Amino acid sequence: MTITTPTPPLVLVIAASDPTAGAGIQADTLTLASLGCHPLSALTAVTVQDTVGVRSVHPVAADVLEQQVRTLLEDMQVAAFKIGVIGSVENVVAVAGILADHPGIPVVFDPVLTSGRGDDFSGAAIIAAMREFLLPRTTVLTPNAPEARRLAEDQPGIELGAQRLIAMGAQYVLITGTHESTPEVINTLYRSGGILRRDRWERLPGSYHGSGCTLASAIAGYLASGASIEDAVRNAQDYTWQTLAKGFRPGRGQFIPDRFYRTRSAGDNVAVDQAGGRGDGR
Ligand code: PXL
Repeated sequence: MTITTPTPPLVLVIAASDPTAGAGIQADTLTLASLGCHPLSALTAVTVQDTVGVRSVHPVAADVLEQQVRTLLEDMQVAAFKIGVIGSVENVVAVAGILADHPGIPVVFDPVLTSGRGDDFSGAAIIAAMREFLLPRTTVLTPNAPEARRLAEDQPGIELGAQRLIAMGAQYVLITGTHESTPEVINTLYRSGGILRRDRWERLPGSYHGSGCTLASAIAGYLASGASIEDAVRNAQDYTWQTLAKGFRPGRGQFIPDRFYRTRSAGDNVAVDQAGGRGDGR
């Protein structure tokens, strides 16, 4: 008799490459692997970037994206989808068509409109396509506050904006407060008609690349492992905060989260770089 090791929960990431592995599909893969999931991935776009900024974005052709995803889904049973940068209107439509063929699988959608450093990822046409085609199939939407306002058709009030995104079809909306000027970071999870939970986090100094990708993929990972929405959101925030607190600065730009902080030994802390620590990472 052959003994087979059980398959870890499979999470399919549909996102763009960030060669620094600070953000993008690489960040999602690291996060999911560190949480005990097996990350599958379909590439939406190639970016050229370092830890300082994005130089260019090159979307993958929609039919190539579609073939990547459908080929995986014909072979394996995925427990959750995580969607990041999509790259083109055609890619949004292709992904939405596939999701429609696989109802019942939770979708965590991080609607990345710009990078943390302000580089543009999604023009007006992509945003309109996200609203029309992807929000109706989104289980948990994870915008930061500026993204939430823009996606909600420039609704300045965050609570009204969240309800508008829910009216557009997202089941839950987690709005992160990293870009707000509050002393603590306040993240709020909305459902239809109100707030499901609100969490406050000590604001860490410095500027991080890939915190949103880490949070969204961690939510997908916890959901894939059987957690409720509330627990997945709570655990994912806690995990993400720890990865940021242990973040490191591999180049001349931003800090990146350490998704494998739990596997480093205590004396092996890389959080403070040679040049004198965090705070100048923008
Ligand atoms: O952090 C959002 C993000 C997502 N995906 C890719 C990125 C970035 C930010 O730069 O490059 C590929």
